[in-house]
Amino acid sequence: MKDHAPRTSDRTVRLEEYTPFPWIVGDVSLTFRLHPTATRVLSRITFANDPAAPSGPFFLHGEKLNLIEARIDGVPVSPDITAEGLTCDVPDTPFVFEAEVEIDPSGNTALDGLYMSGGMYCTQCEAEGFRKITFYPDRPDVMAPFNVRIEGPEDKPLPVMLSNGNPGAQEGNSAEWHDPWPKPSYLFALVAGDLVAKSGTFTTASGMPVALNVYVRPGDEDRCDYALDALIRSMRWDEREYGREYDLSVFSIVAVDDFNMGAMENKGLNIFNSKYVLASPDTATDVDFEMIEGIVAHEYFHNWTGNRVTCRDWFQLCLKEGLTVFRDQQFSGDMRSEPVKRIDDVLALRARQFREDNGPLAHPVRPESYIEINNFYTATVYEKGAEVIGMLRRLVGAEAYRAALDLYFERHDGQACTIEDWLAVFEDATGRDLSQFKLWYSQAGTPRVEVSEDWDEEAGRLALTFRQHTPPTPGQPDKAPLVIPVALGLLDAAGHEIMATEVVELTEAEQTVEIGLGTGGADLEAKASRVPGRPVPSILRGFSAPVILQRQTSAEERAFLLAHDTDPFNKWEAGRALARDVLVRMVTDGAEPGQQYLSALQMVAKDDTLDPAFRALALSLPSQDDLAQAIHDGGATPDPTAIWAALRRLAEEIGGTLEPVLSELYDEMRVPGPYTPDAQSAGSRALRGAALAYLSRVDGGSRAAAQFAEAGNMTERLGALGALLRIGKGEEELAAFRRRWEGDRLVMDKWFALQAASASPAEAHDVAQRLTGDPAFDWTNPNRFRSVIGALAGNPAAFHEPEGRIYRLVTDWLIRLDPLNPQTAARLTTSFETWKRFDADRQGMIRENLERLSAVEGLSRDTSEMVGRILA
Ligand code: 0A1
Ligand code: ZN
Repeated sequence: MKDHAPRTSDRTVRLEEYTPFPWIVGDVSLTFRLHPTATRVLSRITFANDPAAPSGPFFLHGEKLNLIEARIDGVPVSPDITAEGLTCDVPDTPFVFEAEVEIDPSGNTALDGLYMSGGMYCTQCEAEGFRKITFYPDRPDVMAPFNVRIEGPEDKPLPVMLSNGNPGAQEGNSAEWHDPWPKPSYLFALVAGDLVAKSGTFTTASGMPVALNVYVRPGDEDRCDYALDALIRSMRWDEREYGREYDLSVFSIVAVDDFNMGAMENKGLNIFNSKYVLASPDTATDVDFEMIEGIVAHEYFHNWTGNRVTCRDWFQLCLKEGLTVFRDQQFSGDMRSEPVKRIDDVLALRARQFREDNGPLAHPVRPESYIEINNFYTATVYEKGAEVIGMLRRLVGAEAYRAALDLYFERHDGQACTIEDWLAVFEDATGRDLSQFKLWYSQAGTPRVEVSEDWDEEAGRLALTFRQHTPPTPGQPDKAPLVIPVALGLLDAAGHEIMATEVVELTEAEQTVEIGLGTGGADLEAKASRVPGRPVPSILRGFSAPVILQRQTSAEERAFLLAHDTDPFNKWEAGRALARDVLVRMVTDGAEPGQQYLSALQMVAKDDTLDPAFRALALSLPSQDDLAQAIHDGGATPDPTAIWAALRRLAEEIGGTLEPVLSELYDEMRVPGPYTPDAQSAGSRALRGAALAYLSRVDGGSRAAAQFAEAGNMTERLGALGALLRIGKGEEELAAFRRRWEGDRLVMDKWFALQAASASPAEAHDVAQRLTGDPAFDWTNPNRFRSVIGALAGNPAAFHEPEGRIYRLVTDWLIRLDPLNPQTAARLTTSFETWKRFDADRQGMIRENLERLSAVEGLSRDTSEMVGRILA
């Protein structure tokens, strides 16, 4: 067999090899003389030996820098320079290092370091971009205050020039910024360009005024209100829930069109992908508004969890990301419906993280080695990292959690920390031993928890036996039992709750929990007054742990829980499992949907005691990818085309059978008056949209066409267009949409993505050809690339079309993108991560394409690492 080990494996970085930087950086002064192709960066950095650190050579990171001059204590020096940085002899006593380098922002297509986007200068330094700006110990454990001076190009003054911290002298064509808070270089930011601000103010709980700005390109001013409002709500929330106040006189958000990720938490100067800032009712959907709220909060919350307390090294990334995701999820749950938010988060976790954990890219929440750190900004680090914190909070309780966090901030403010520091705070605040819990950080893979029940009618006792095991993952063949908090409740045969939620802690490979019905002597007690008969347990309420629960349950019991469970998550989960079982049987045995599922669905749809947003979720079907995973777990080979067809068939059946109820809902859920993005209106629109999608399967698209023509907001317009495309209609509407929104980048991304995401297996090739050949397919823009190539690869029906043409097309585009933008190319290779699930033909075609990608001359370290791991 061919060796697919990544070619650059000599650069593997290992957690166990951590050593501190031998010097302390006192402070940093930077001057930027901006020029599109020849920006000069002058640095002045003070260094003093760190007596606590082992000594070592003086090495500063630096990549693609043209060194003009370097000086130590004012005396010119000639350092040794490699592709990675410089070394030079330095005095034993404190010294000043100065350098002048030249860089080319407009040639920086990787969007890492200082680059240009639509004429504007901006930076992205996480994780290792600062070394492309100047020579520096570019590692998160080196923290220092920064002074920055920005000088605009002489021929073209720039109205706005920003950096981190508080503003200093701003005169003529220059601006100075001073950031007093010691920070690592990955939090450095600079923005300069023709920008306008939507401004506001915030007064902290201690009375400090803060100027807030959302900077955008002229013309976009009227799309910033929601982001600004979300920022203010986030600031208030962090004060109330975590006691965290803001710490500078200015806080700015800048929207940038060319950005590899969602957003970045640079100190006092967050930089966002414009997709997560700009929103108006006419151009953004409810989901966009919700994302903006969550991401604005996420970046703001990093000010404490990430910036004031940062990571010692990149292996500790989950220290800031898991915690900040957990915090933004709490915030969104508070702003909106908590149960609906939880279901959404679990859907995302299963779609991205479980998928990752079950394939060749599985890695622990705290990885132990990497080749390219940018490849580890993953669902496991972020979303599973957040789940681990949620479990911890559940185990210690809300009050102890808050006490532990208070201690964390008090003890570690201004420090670069580790997961050990984090857990020690919980141990010290609660007296708990977390050594077994810590395995969640080092053991990859999604645990399976199998539950069996034994009901003793005579004794009135229910015994639940839990068996946990975690399948092997790359490099980890054997797994140990984890601490798994399982929230459970009990209903009697009439559907009354007889035991409210209790948390049991699994710690062993096998464990039995006894629930007595008023008999005493059991682990847990349920109410004795109940309708006789076997009670029904509701297990893993609120999705209390990121595990796969395996339980032999009848369709009747699922329908019972869907009807009666008092835990909204498990109520939804029961319906979802019912749908999944129906679909799996349709795909594997050619079964018919069956009345039971349809009646259960109808009952939920009609139940107006339930939140419309919840009902919309209950009406949604499992994704193609979920079903492929479920079929694979059941020991069969998933056929993506058959899955797609079964989903279509079930949707038609639902549309037909539930037509009267859906049609009523469609009318009833119309939201009158002008559009507002609040959760309640969005929930009604979501339910109405779900009804429309099903109805369109049986009404020939008449309602969708009418809705498209009348829609007064993007949510309804795009919902209608999607419904039409999925039934093979909507050609005229697509053209009209394009005519109306041609000049709007973000809206045109939706136009591309919707077509790519809804293409059927038969259409996929033509759609892909048409979209990639479209003159508006500006593939160098990451959002546009993702909206076409990412959406095609994320549409399993299209991606896996039987002839393998989309595998080839996606690979061709990755090969094209890689030399320009390795980060985004590498990220998209994850489209192939599930390849081992499929039939031999598809596996063969995928392998061929991955090998072709892997063999590309000069392939980036990013993509090479990913392909190597996927093929391994
Ligand atoms: N820290 C940011 C995400 C981010 C990570 C890496 C980036 O470039 C490689 C950019 C942004 C966050 O969590 O929001
Ligand atoms: Zn983050």
